[in-house]
Amino acid sequence: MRKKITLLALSAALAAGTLAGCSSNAGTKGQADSQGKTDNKPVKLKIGIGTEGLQYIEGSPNINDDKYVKKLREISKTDVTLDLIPHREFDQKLTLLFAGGELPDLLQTHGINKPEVAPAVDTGVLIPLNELIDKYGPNLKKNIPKESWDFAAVSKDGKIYGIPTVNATPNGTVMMVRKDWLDKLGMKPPKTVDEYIEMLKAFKDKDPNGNGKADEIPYSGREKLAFTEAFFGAYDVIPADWKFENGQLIPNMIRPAMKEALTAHRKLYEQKLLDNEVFVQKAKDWDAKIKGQGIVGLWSHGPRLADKWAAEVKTGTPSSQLEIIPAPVGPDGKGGLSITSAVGGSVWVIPKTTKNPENAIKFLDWFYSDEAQKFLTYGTEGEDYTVDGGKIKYKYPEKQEDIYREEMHLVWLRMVGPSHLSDAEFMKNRPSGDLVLRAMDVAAKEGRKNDGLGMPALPTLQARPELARDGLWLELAAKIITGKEAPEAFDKFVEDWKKRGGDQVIKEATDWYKSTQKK
Ligand SMILES: [Ca+2]
Repeated sequence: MRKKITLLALSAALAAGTLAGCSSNAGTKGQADSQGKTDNKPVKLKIGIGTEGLQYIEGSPNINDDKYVKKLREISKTDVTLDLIPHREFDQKLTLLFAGGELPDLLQTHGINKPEVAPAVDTGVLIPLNELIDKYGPNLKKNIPKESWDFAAVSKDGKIYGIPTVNATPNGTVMMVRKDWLDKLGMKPPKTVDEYIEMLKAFKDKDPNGNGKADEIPYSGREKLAFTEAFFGAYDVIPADWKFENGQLIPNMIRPAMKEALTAHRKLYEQKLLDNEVFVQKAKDWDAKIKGQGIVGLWSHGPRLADKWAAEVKTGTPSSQLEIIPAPVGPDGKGGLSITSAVGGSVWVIPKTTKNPENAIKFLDWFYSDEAQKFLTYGTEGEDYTVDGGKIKYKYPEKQEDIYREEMHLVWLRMVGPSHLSDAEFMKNRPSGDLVLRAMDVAAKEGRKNDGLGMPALPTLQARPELARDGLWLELAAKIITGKEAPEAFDKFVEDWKKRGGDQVIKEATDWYKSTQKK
């Protein structure tokens, strides 16, 4: 069964033309790999790393010639070579690598329980790291909490296969609103679903951008309903999440409140309060509407990026103001997006083919040093900061290109270790630092619990991917929301879903849930 999945995923990836860049690592494995490496020669480390869709990274002519990468080599005393994995093709590329590509020494994943990584764990492609961490990763061991090591994205059957990043907040999505629009309309931030709808109607009808045209898009999101889940949160049915009720772990996709949530979205769509291009909209078009055109009033994204959003919307509309507001609350008075775990988006794994895995562990352990933290937060002396009387004077970026460049050291090169957000001194003087702190506060106070958090890939879902969120459910959601089917179609969908293997999915999920409760 597993073999079939791999081949399916492989052919999909091949069809998508994602082979490029797979074999660009000739000549990086030198003699330094052997035991007899000379003391002065820095160890070589080849790292497979995603671009995260960051402009600076994706726009770099050669990331290995970048000044920050050179600086990283210098101060970490590790001769790193970075192999970029394009953000949009990340999962396919990993599937290809594990299916027989040349693996790097250290590889970024989004968790060892993800469908593209889980087979590599089961077939022994990845090294268990427990002993290596004990020996060579004292700072990793000390600083990463036990809960994170135990998480299914990191460990399986007591064996650690990944080194995780740690999230500054487990709730990674908040609502962002054009405060200048609210102010102009004399409105207060909404709380309930009805108040949100009232606000969105005013955004649509009352020309808050003041250009005399009804060009406003009150609420926008991305294809597959990505970044468009706040109203699902109001009804406590975040589509990919699970709820333990009546002795079973049930996917939110089929719970009765989902019908209500879909009906609510149908109204939003019909009245054009929800962007009517939401099912097909690419990230860059969504971005352009919010930033360059400045015609979107409400969207959702990461709280840690609130300052970046504020600055980017200002480039299109200098008078704009961004605010972070609590997500709409539903019938139970609660709301918010999915609460994930403290384990961040990156989980670093070491393939069996890596000759000196301890070097990879030592390298990651170095990120917890003061020297590493200073570099990652403040960049390079003379360019990004100066030292005056023993105090760092950091040039906080204001222009968009500088903000993009700052992400290189502040976020992207910080492969593990504490986030800059927890550095109060740094945040205090940062432009819009207060907005980020408010965003983190909102994120900490809301969000929906996912009872399926950390669940490994279920066999039936692996064999029948159409039973997952982006399959039959997304098809149905599109039909109901765009008015092609009545909300009653939901009932038939639930029946179909169960018959096509869903009952087995629920059984497997429930067994897993009960096994975790016994611990
Ligand atoms: Ca207008």
